[in-house]
Amino acid sequence: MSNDERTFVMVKPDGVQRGLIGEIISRFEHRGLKLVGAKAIQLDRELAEQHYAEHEDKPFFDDLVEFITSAPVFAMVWEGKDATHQVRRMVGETDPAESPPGTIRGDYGLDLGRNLIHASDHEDPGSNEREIELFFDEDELLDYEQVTAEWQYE
Ligand code: DGI
Repeated sequence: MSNDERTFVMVKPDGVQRGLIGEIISRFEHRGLKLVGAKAIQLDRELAEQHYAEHEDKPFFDDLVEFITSAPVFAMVWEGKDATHQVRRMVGETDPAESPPGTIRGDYGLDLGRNLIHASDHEDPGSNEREIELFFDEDELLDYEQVTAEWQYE
């Protein structure tokens, strides 16, 4: 398994408004993941609909798009061994009420429609790359050596 898998993560409007960007970044940093891209953005309807295209036919789609475009989000790309799967484990279940303590949604959320964070789905192969491409231009992503790498990977 390579140590340079990249995954897309986004702190949603509720996480930004509640001042949880730093807390969420800290968790991934402490885990040893490497930040290779980050930006605060306000999603427009077109990008939001593209991002959530798989849910187009769901009854909650309009509310979801409305919410995600209602205030700024913080988009990031994190890199590391098995990054997509490991980030999802740290995020927890879709519903914060079902997410165990210790996960981001389990520690900071209570309601399904305010679950704080999006992360690429490891059960949907290629979703990480698709989402990174949707939110970031190639020149917004960094390629650098993390000096701690030899202390994190054998
Ligand atoms: O990848 P996840 O964010 O864990 O979940 P997902 O891709 O299945 O759904 C995307 C978002 O849509 C999710 O974070 C919250 C919202 N959502 C999912 N299922 C429901 C929902 N919202 C409502 N109101 N009802 C749902 O059943």
